[in-house]
Amino acid sequence: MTQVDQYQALEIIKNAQKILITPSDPDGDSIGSALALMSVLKKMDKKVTVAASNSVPDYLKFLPFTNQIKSEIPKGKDFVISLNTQGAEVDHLKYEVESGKINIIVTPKGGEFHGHDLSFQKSSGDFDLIIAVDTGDLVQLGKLLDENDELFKNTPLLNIDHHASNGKFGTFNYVDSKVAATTQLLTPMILQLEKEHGEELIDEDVATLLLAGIITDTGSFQHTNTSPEAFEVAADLLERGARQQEIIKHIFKTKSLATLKLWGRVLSKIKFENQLVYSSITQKDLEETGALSEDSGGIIDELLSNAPNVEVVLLLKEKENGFISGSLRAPGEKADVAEIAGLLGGGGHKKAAGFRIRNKTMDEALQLAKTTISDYLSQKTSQVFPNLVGQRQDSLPKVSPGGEDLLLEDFRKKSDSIEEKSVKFFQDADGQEKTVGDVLAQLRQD
Ligand SMILES: [Mn+2]
Repeated sequence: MTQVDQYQALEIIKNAQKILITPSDPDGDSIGSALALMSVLKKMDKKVTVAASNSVPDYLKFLPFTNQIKSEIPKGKDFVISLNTQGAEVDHLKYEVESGKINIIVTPKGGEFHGHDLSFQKSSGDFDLIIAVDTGDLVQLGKLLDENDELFKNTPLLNIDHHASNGKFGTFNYVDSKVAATTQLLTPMILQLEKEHGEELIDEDVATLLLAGIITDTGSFQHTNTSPEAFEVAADLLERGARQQEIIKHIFKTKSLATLKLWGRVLSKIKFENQLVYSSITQKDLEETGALSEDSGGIIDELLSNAPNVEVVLLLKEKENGFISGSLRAPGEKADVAEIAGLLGGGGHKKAAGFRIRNKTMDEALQLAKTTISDYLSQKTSQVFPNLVGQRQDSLPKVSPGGEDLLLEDFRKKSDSIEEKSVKFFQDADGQEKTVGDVLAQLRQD
């Protein structure tokens, strides 16, 4: 609803005493944001609770204070007895304590009360502010929201986030999609609080939590969302004693044995054919390595997409429900995998897309996908280059909800370099000497 700036957000926080902080999916940015804020506000003598539906994944348990995250929102202690007064008006009310019980005596003015006029409940939590951090959509809060809808309905909510798709679901929204991480938004806020408070608020633990968010969401400063501001904030946090090596080690360099075994299987099955790299994961692979489907997360981006001279990367996964899901990436310049996924009944973006195939064996699904991709690629190669350049400019992906934002933000920022590369491509094919400026001017005229 209301968009607020950093200072208004700070005012709202300063005025609250009993604060509930809810991180979304437990990743380094949401957990880092929630726990950094918790630690800082506790230093300011506020009562703070952090609660999340999902438990903290093992690889993030090195972060300070993760054991303080509650899996449920503590209910208020008050026991509320409600009497429906639609049928009779209350004249007066008294209570008597009698051998271990309390009798509440309600005398009506006229009419009478019945048993079915009575109901009981625990009071809905005792908070004067909820802060949702790194949450694009309230639905991400899962059962926490379902089980406490009264609390969420009746308590002001401050939404601090950086997802471009943020639904602005808060009473107040401090949302900035230009920053790389929610902790990048929080750091200057906390520095300002520190100035006003007069005592140190960012200690080594808080600095570590804040830096964990930036490192997670920038892929350790590799994604193009790594702006000069992100570096500046990170430098400040390092100066405050953030434990960068510890973060990198746990978030990027630690894989479970089961994950490594699964990666090994996928590597041993890799095939390379005509600018296409592919591999697959069957249910048997998961069973025999003890890995979970989630453990296959980084495979396509960290492993397969690094192969040189590849236009399309394909990973097929056999799902429990009999589906075969396919993930596609386009590490090169030529292919638009959203188009390929479209031919297979799926969709997505130019650089990353997916599809699902039903009622086929892995071999059949692979045959279908391979034929579709090689037909697509041979067609693409025969096209005229200027068209390609034009398409590339028009088909920048739109923002979609959820975790893909990062990729898209990334990609939008890459569009300039893509344009440049396309122009160079075009120029080479043309065989004429032109400057990039000439070609750009010409393209813009068309
Ligand atoms: Mn984030």
